[in-house]
Amino acid sequence: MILTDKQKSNYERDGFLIYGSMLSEKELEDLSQRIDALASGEHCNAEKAGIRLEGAAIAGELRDVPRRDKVWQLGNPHLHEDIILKYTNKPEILDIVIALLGTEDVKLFNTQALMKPAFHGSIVSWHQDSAYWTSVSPPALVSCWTALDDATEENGCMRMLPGSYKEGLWPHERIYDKSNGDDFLHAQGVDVSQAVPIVLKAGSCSFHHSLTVHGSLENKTPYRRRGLATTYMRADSKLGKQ
Ligand SMILES: O=C(O)CCC(=O)C(=O)O
Repeated sequence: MILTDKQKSNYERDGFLIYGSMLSEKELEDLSQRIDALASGEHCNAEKAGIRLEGAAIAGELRDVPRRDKVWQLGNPHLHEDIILKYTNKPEILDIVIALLGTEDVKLFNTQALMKPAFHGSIVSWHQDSAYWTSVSPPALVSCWTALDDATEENGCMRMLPGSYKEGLWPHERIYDKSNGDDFLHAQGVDVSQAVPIVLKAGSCSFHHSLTVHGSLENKTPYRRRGLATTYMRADSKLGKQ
């Protein structure tokens, strides 16, 4: 599965590409089930997984909500579940990543599952991934974001600013989130009227450049919006303090 010239030129113009179907129903079910097991605590490696809770859960506002639906993010779930690790090596994804990075010599950088639970899934602030990953040079990684549920405008699909990756690293404000004690970054000067919603069916995926400004709104609907992001870099990327 290699990109068409049109898909490649759209990615070069926008810094993202809404690709389409990537998973069979069975693969989607298996992946979703394992991610849920890590979030709910039923997975044998659940206690090792890097879990960040929804701010409202930390503030004690979600007392009657099951653990699974209190989780905001699972960091690097591929380290704890082989089905996720296998997915990061899916040949169809790697072919596209190789085409977008312009080299066959690529490496996995990280993975994350964004759970965006029904009713209280919170926002992901406008940011460039490379603003978080300043230790990686060049700042030109590619993420594949796979929808585990339908991602709609209503339930907080990602939104991207076309062409924003061409402007290098944008200024970001570092904001302390008192609900969970974490810092997050917020890109400055975003014209939200230019944002494109990345609407995806469950089992479909999009690709984005690590300098593309993006974010997502909250989920107040009764429908979950889980996504799995797998991120790749050129194998000759430099890692370390810049
Ligand atoms: O899932 C989301 O809403 C945001 C994910 C994201 O920022 C990313 O994959 O880079």
